Amino acid sequence: MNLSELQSSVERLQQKLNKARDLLAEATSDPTTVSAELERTRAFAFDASALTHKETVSGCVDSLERYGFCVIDHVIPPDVVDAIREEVILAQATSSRNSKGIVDLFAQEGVTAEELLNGKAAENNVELRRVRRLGHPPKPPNEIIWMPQFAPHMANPVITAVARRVLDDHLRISQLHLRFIRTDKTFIEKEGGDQFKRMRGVHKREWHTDWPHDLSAYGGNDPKVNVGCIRRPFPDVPMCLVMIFYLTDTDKNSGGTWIVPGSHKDRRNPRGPDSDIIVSAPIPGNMQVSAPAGSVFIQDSRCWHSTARHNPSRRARVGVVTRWCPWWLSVDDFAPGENYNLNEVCRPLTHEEYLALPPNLRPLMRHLCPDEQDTLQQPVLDRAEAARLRAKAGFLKELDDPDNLLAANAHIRVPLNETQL
Ligand SMILES: O=C(O)CCC(=O)C(=O)O
Ligand SMILES: [Fe+2]
Repeated sequence: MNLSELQSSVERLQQKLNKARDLLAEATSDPTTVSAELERTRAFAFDASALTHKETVSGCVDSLERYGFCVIDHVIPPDVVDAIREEVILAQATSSRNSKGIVDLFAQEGVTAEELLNGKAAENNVELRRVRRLGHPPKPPNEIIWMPQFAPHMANPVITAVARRVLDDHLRISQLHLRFIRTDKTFIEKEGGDQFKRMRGVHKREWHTDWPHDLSAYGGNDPKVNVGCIRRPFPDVPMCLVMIFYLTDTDKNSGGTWIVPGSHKDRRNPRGPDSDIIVSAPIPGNMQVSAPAGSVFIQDSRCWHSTARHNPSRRARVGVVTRWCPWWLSVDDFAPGENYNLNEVCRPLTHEEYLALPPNLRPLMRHLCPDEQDTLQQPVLDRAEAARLRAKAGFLKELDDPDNLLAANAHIRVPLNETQL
């Protein structure tokens, strides 16, 4: 080949390369293709039983930053998951019965919360607990008390390490509740075919972001029920990790959570009055999470997601939903409820119940027990101590080396853009 032939060959190949690059860019910018690929490869999932602790934690942290969610497979070992699922199913029945009992007791004329707490609830086989905040009405107990086999898995070291990396060193579990997705068959049997057509279907969604980024804040304009929501545009700071422990195999045919990858960084919101999004319709690029029973789906509360409104499998999707926050987030300060307080925010524990928790879970739930002082935990204290000593050293310099004080910070430059001036 002579020189000019080589030259034109390079140009031809260059054109071909450019075309391929364009096609690749088009394919990867189409959210539908990207999500389909993500759904297929499960690049968001990390197997706790196969990877090292470090690999799982860093994989999860990256995935949470990039996609807004991740999954840790096999947190609960396969040989115990069936027993734990049965325990959770029983706990759900107990909890519903108890909530109904609370409503019935409060419906009695003249009854007061104090009377109920001082024995009347117990006499009626109803569990009711004092909350930490003085003057706020009592609540049902935290559902963890009915799940002693599940409890040790909640504070699995991989999970707590991910949460500490993303949120802060001192964590609090601010909510725990059980969430079942009935099968389509059960739904039809209970509610009828017409209701099924209205309420359920593979194309139906209920998009939202979660507390403290839940725009309608549980209660809309009702001050008794509104639990608060961060003002938009949301700061780019993860403030809550929602962790759903799937206790049944979960995929697109069995109640996998719907998600829009990357939406945690989007300024719009499915419930935003200015966002032009219909909460009940599919969104391009939406996908369903899949995971084997015993896995944990972890999601930044800012991520747009929806519970599945269809479950064609023959089995209910059984899940335990938990919400994890850093120590600095104000939990349970609002929403006193009406007479009784049935929301799931910070459901309390008695001292005995708190002390019966597995030791690794206690620090995460200590704030739920009014008899415990929820002081800051060691890593937060350690960094404060380091700051205190550093400041002290600065004041000692003032005394010990006054001649060099004037220039001691000369190397510090705080950049200021033109636009900031
Ligand atoms: O159950 C699910 O898959 C999602 C639940 C959910 O969105 C929630 O509890 O906030
Ligand atoms: Fe949610």
